[in-house]
This record gives sequence, structure tokens and C-alpha cells, in this order.
Amino acid sequence: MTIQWYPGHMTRAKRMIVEELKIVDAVLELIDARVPLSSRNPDLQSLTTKPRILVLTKKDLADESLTQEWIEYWKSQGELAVAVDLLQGKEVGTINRVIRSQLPEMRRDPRLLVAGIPNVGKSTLINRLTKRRGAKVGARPGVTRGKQWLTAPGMQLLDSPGILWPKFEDQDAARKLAIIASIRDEVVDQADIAIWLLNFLKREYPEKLNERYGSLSEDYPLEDIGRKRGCLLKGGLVDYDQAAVTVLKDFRTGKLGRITLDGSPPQSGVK
Ligand SMILES: Nc1nc2c(ncn2[C@@H]2O[C@H](COP(=O)(O)OP(=O)(O)OP(=O)(O)O)[C@@H](O)[C@H]2O)c(=O)[nH]1
Ligand SMILES: [Mg+2]
Repeated sequence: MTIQWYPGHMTRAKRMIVEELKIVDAVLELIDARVPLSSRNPDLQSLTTKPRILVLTKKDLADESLTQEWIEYWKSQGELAVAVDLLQGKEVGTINRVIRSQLPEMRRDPRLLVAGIPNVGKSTLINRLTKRRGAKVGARPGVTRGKQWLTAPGMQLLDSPGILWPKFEDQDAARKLAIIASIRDEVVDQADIAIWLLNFLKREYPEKLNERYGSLSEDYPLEDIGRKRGCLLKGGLVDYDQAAVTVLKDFRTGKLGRITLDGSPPQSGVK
């Protein structure tokens, strides 16, 4: 199974972003803290040289120490990154301050493009900054379809549809994007990504896996979980799809704990 998802609305959205980049003063590039490497759109980096602030969203779901390592890594690369939990919204003041610190004094309100992969929290961030619910939000990719300018105190924010890139060279990266629900569930084999996630957890977070599901069979962990959770078809066979949905939901809602799928940044540990 090869994961690929680049529907027509993303091609249109990318064209729109290229146009709007000409008139914005800075870009807020949103990255999912659980996949700091795989959720950066390479296209977005090549499209502009305007000031950019990296906002790591969903820090409440990510491995705290790895999030810190990534922020420091980017700092060493000359990039400014802030981690946020947009559900709590405590860091909104910090984001505001960071935005101001990156922009020169202007006679008009600065215009910022909020961009990133689908489902990363772009519209949620805008609602936080504007203190309204002007942008539509949802726990699946592709909620925002067109451009929308919204006004926050002292700034204009452009909400944009999440965009991916035309071809995933790295299929593990694509799996990670599917696991965090940035790729539509309907175009991905749910059992394949759930098994991939279980193997990853067994390697990197065995204690969290054990805490949630107890001991699992070496070769068929998904089948085991299906049995334990009663995901059964008529006749008592395990319903793999249902078991996969359970595992993915547990991961996405934080029930498996705080997990980062990308590991440490390239240079960490080198002092
Ligand atoms: N746990 C957690 N959930 C978040 C956070 N930020 C956003 N979410 C949730 O993530 C989901 C997606 O949020 P949206 O703001 O719609 O994401 P988007 O980037 O605008 O998505 P598209 O418009 O589909 O590209 C929603 O269910 C939000 O409640 C966060 O910091 N932590
Ligand atoms: Mg949106």
C-alpha cells in the first residue's frame, strides 16, 4: 500500500498561498509537535523568505523533552519556534509577543499567513488569537477549504487550507501523517498504520503500550488488542479495522500518553 493524498483543493490552496505570500508580512508555520520533522511542508519552506515563526501545536500530546530538543535544534538553525497547547490556550500571550518581536513598527496592522499541513490547528490558533470562533475547526483534515482573513487585536490573520505535497518519498513519514489524522482516514489502510504505530510504541515507548493494553503477543499485537477490546466479527474473528480505529483513537486523544513519532533532531547530543 502506498500512501498518497494530494486532492485538487490542495493544488488550488497552494496557488492561493503563493499569491497571498506577496502581501503578507510574516508566516506562522504550524507544525504538529508529535511529528516535528515529518509535518513540515517542504514546499512552504521554499516558497518564501518572509519572516517565519514556527508554532508547534498539540504540545499536550507530544513527548515534552523531545519538543524541547526540537525547539533548541531550530534555534541553533536560526529559526524561532514556540510550543503551544491550543486547547488550554495559555501560550496565546507568548505567541502575540513573539509575533510583535519579529515585525518592524508599521503604520498598519501586520498581515500574517497561518499555514501548515491539514488538521494541525491553524483555525484553532486563529480563533484563539481573535478570541472568536470565526474560523471553522474540526478533528479531521480538510476542514478549511478557502482563504479567510480574520481580525485579531492589532493584526490581520489569513487562515488557509492545510496542504501536503504531491508525493511522499518517505512512506514512514506518510504513515505518521496518517496516524496524526493529517491524511484522510478513508484513503489509508487503517490496520496498516495501526500495526506500524504498535511496532513503533513497542520499540520506543514500551511502558506506555503496556500500561494501556497489558502484555501483547509479539507477532499479532493488533489481533490481541481486538480481542481484549471486543472488536469481533460474527463467528468470533477479530475485526482488524475496528481494532485499528481503537488504537488510532487512543493515540490521537492522548490515552496512550505523550508520544513523539519523529525522535530526536539530527544534531542533538552533539555539544
Ligand atoms: N490536543 C490538542 N488538540 C488541538 C490543539 N490544537 C488544535 N487541536 C485540535 O485539532 C483539530 C484540528 O484543528 P483545526 O484548527 O481545525 O486544524 P486546521 O489546521 O485548521 O485543519 P484544516 O483546516 O483541516 O487544515 C481540532 O479538533 C482541534 O480541537 C492542541 O494544541 N492540542
Ligand atoms: Mg482549518
